Amino acid sequence: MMRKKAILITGASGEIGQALINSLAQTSSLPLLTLDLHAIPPELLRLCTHMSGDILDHKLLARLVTEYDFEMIFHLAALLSTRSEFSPELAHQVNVDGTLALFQVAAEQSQRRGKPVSFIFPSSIAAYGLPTLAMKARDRRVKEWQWNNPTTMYGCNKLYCEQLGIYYSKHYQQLSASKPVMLDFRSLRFPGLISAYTVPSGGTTDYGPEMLHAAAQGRPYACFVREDSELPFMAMPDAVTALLQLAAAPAESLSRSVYNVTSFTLSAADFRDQVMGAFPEAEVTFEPDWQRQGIVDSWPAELDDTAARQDWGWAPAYGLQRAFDEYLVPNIHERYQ
Ligand code: VAH
Repeated sequence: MMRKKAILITGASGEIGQALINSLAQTSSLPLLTLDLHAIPPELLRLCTHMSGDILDHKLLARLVTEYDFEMIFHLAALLSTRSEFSPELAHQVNVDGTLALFQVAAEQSQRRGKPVSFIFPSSIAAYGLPTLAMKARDRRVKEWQWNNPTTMYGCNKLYCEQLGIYYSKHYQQLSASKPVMLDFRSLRFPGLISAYTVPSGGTTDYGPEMLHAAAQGRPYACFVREDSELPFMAMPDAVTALLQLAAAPAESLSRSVYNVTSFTLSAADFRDQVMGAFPEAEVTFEPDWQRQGIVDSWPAELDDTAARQDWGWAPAYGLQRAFDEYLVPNIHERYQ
């Protein structure tokens, strides 16, 4: 029986996944196969074939390989940084063992079809670790190869899976007699992502989107970081654009496998000011959780995304003010009205 060509999206019920399904369904000639432990919103069901399942279920992956010929895999399934600190072993199983299982699937399919499976992997600013606020201020805008010393299980997982992806795309079976066709691994280190339609769970950058969505619902919000905490952020539409642009870039244009992408940097106080501008009645207080604050202080204030701009034309469409004025606030108003 011929295998069905498809694009696989794992973690499809997550924030990036839902945004990606909407966008990819409009542009892809291939059907979308989505996999997540959770159901996806009903309105997305007509855009994909959804399977509720676990990427750790080897029998499930083995069955998928007999039914589908994956042209591309967007592997989004992960436990985010804060949740991973509470369940580090589970985080390692999902974020590393789950990713390794998918690399094997993509490696075997690439060899069998004689053509690389594209493997697109969202990494994170969590892959960085600056030891002090003074160092964060000194090395404000980090390049991909700087400060790769993560202090969270999630950050360790992401950095290791980047290296695994490079292994599977450049060195896999390097001692075998015949050089196999290898998968084509490409990864983005994302800043904090903000969606108008979904609220994150288990992340450390969640204070931004949580503050905004709480204000829109008239709920008071106690921000768990200091007012002066600075991190890079990006509107979700730009995150999807970056994934699709990197996926479509000609291999010969890529000087690296892992790229920084970012849009704007703001402090938690800046975030509060933007929220108050849109929702003047909002009640925002600051009650730092010093453990989570330590994670935020270890992440860079800015990302140097020069390589992405030069290699595949990356440029965010939503800077800070446009993200709030044209994407976040109008859509969030509509969502909670
Ligand atoms: C997290 N939002 O907070 C995710 C992200 C930039 C960090 O990967 O864990």
